[in-house]
Amino acid sequence: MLNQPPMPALTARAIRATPVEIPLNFVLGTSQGAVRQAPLLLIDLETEEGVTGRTYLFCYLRAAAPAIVSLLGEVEALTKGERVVPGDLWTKLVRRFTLIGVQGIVRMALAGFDTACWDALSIAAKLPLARMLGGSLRPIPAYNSCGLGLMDDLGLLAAEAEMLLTGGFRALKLRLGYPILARDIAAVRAVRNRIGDQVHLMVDYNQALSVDEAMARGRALDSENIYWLEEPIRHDDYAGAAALARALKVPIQIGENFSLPAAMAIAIEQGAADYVMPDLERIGGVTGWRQAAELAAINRVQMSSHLFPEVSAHLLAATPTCHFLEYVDWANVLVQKPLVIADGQAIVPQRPGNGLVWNKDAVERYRMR
Ligand code: SMN
Ligand code: MG
Repeated sequence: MLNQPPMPALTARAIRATPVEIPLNFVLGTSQGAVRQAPLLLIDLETEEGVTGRTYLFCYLRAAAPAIVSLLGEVEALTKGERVVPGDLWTKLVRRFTLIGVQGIVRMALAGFDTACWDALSIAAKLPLARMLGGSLRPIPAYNSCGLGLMDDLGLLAAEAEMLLTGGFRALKLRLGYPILARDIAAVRAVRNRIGDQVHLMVDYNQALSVDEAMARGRALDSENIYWLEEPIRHDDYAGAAALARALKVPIQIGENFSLPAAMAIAIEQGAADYVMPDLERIGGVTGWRQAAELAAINRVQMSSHLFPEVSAHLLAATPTCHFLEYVDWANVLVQKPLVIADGQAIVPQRPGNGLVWNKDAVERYRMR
């Protein structure tokens, strides 16, 4: 384990959860439908000592927001007056939620609470979260994951790719899963021709393909200079993913759907991934991420992040096999100091905590009604 400073003494008092809906600057057109607005849930954990820990969740569906708020009410009742020791509180909460199952939005609520706990602790310790976790504040390689959705007009797609390189990005992610392979290849080439050979290009199918179809499209992508092939098939078909990883040259990337570190352990054991990219709210918050990072280190698998770039930058700084940060700009309008990208790398902020502080006017403006 990395060296970790002592935990300050904090006592949980209350959880405030504020649903907001942010219009996206770049539509995220996946093979499973377009994301045009992001329903986010802002979480503030208040402590008796006056320190507030913050984070946010991505609810995917607007309708999930009030349900997660309600679950966080239960989390508040169970943790009020307790010492903020995230691992212990996780264990206690898992016991309480075992019968319903620590899956889906229950797991998201727990992950949000855990992440806010870690923010509060690092603020109280006057350390950036990365340092609290034993990492250093080095810049983290980032790829721009805004936009580049499925589009009819490949000229517009190429123009968007070029725009997304501003800020010094040297890596982009393109969504694929058009009805036929030839169209996927045309999209790849349209983007590649515009960005040049030096820029890394990741592609993401969002689980659109059967194993046979993924094998055929993967073979075609093998000669297209693709950096990774993400979620080509159903996320939990590890045997299928392992067959693809064995047969294809392009590295297979999965992980945004790993449910808690146990799923990632099985995926790695089955050889289902060349690279992994857990998601903060599905892997189990900071507590789950740390276990995942240890698994990746032991197995020498390079680990990237999924969404939540503000918190993930800190987590990757404390991840021994740190690979790439997925950058999206969604929370920029909501925070006082957006995450800075310089020269294609995320700059982990030096201020205490994860660095998220809400812009009150923006929160009011985007509050879900
Ligand atoms: C994704 C992100 C957010 C919503 C839908 C899909 C995508 C990614 O799989 O990896 O960015
Ligand atoms: Mg993805």
